[in-house]
Amino acid sequence: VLSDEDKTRIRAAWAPVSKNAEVYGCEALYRMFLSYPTTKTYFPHFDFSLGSSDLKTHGRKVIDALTEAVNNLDDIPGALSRLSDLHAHKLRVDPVNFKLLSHCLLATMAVHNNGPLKPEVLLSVDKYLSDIGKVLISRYR
Ligand code: ZNH
Repeated sequence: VLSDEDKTRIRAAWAPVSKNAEVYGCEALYRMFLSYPTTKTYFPHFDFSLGSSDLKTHGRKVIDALTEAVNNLDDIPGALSRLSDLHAHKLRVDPVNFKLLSHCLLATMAVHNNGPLKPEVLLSVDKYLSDIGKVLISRYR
């Protein structure tokens, strides 16, 4: 459960990300595909090079969805309902992969931050991203 303090930290930390969705999304995906090559199997049609239109377009979609959830921290399952269906019924992404993408997103945020991310900010955003993963796999059976 996200505390009020978590929510405040998440909203603040997410502001630069939502404003630069394509940059953060593209880089997080690039890091994921590079560090965890098995994740590429879900995207057989993609050009994986840094800055490709595939990474930019998909990166923006992922960040925009996360922004929608940040704007609805009191009802993340509701905000991501359509995506939960999509990931559970159509995409069937192995749940371990959500942790990998979350990690790459945190790394991307850290790189673009002015100095190291404060530990309490890292913890709150990590909690948020792990909630997202739980919501997106909640309709698996
Ligand atoms: Zn996912 C898709 C989000 C994770 C895989 N995705 C998608 C989309 C979105 C998302 C928004 C779009 C949809 C439409 O179009 O309608 N994801 C997301 C998020 C997350 C995720 C938010 C977390 C954070 N995914 C993921 C992972 C994976 C995936 C981890 C693996 C690895 N997705 C996917 C795929 C797809 C998607 C495969 C499809 C793509 C194309 O285009 O084809």
